[in-house]
Amino acid sequence: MKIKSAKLETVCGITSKLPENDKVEFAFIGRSNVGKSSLINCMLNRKSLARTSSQPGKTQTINYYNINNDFYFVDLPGYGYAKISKEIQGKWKKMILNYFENSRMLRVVFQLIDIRHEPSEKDVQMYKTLVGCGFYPIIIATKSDKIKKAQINKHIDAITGKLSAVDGTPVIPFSSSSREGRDELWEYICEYAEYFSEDEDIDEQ
Ligand SMILES: Nc1nc2c(ncn2[C@@H]2O[C@H](COP(=O)(O)OP(=O)(O)O)[C@@H](O)[C@H]2O)c(=O)[nH]1
Ligand SMILES: [Mg+2]
Repeated sequence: MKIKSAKLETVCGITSKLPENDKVEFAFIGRSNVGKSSLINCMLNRKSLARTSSQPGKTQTINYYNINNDFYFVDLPGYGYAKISKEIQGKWKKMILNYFENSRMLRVVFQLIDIRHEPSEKDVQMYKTLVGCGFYPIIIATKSDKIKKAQINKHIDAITGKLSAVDGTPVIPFSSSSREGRDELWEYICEYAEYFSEDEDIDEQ
């Protein structure tokens, strides 16, 4: 995948209306600190397009990155950061749910789970919410450089087991440090981008 352009085009806060995009959207969701911003930067070969932070809970907006004018990466607020008040967490949850239910162009959701840990209850809830909204999330098992190669399959089984993932759900081990999984993830995205863009062209005729 040649990245000709990548820019942050729209930032949506709690009260903003969702943009009326006409290109397909790929969303990334996961608990805060799971490595979402690092993954977006790694995918786009950029150091700091998406802001990374060792302080969790920073991304509080829905950020739309326009890629090559072909499709969008949508970075969603990280969930499950305990230091943020229940009230604010509730508002984010509503904002995310509104996005899943009402975005006309969202086609695929990638849910990020830290490969080292069993998914939390919040991860399981989020997975169920996504399935309830009609998505079949693709799982990205992040920070794969943190475990030994020989342990990867065992950790993937633990993740799919705990999530009760739909049979055949892809799980992609990924590392922003070693770039493991980057090519595989691009393959999925390119395939879906092509598939769903054709779909749109038919709609327009
Ligand atoms: N070892 C390792 N650390 C990572 C990786 N991805 C992210 N991190 C670190 O995890 C922390 C959180 O990353 P960030 O991308 O900001 O997470 P976000 O909150 O999900 O957007 C930062 O300190 C990153 O340097 C990875 O693939 N491997
Ligand atoms: Mg982030």
